[in-house]
Amino acid sequence: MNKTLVIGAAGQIGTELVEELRARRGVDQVIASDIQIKNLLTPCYELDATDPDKVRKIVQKEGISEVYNLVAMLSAKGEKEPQKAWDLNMKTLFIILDLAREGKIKKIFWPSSIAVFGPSSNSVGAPQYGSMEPTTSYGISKLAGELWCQYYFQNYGVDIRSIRYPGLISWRTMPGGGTTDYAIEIFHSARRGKEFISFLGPETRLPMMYMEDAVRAAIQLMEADSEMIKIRTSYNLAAVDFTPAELFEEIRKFYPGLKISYDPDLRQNIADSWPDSINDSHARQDWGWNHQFDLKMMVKDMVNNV
Ligand code: AKB
Repeated sequence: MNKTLVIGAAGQIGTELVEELRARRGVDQVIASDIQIKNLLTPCYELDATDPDKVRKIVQKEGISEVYNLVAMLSAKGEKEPQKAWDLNMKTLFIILDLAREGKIKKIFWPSSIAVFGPSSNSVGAPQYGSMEPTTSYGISKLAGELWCQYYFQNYGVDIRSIRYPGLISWRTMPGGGTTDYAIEIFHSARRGKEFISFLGPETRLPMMYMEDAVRAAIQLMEADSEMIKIRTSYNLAAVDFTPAELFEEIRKFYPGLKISYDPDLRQNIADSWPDSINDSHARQDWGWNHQFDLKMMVKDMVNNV
């Protein structure tokens, strides 16, 4: 009765998280679920995470004690359908929070994002506590979600743990609908020998992280003793920050013929509203977070695997 359920397991984080959790705990202990199961390995379920009865049934049938709830509509896609992004992001969070409130599950991981910051936040080293006025539907849903997480912890004792992820770089699964996606697409252009057209301008600096670090952080936070978790909204988490021009120069060391041009679109406004870098000293102090991948290591690993 101590299994883990990953909801959104076919997505960018879920794919690698399920693999790592299964390697640590055993395949049968980690149940994968997503709206479509074609890319999932068993044990897995097709699950519409907005349907409370279906989520509840799996939790009960499988004896789930902890849930990683990764379902979200990201920033750029969310701006095309803001109400839908809000509905999806909040509904799927409340279903899990309420199951925990009823004592059906013991622990929840729910990712937040640097999208909770906005133009009034500090651009360099945005602090854990400070001005947060997100401008996207995604960011608003993440900030509201963080506060609901804290509310459920304070009022109902729900053990919820969360990280404000920067842009995540990975090669196994493509992201979908994010503002930081350019930093993955450029590797695929390089491999195909195609000029890369960046939808963000050359000097747009954003906080980023390699997926191996992101997965390790989630598991480390979930395994930390409860007393170590001092923040029940969501922890700032940082690794590297770079601009499209800097990433291009690093990739060009492996693909000298790679060409880039810049054609910023609406995603530029979103990126401009986010900080260049964030301060994650609370995560480092409270539960010992330390990133391993810098820009050079990340680019080398991506080039070897894409
Ligand atoms: C996005 O670009 O929307 C995401 C994020 C930073 O949360 N990658």
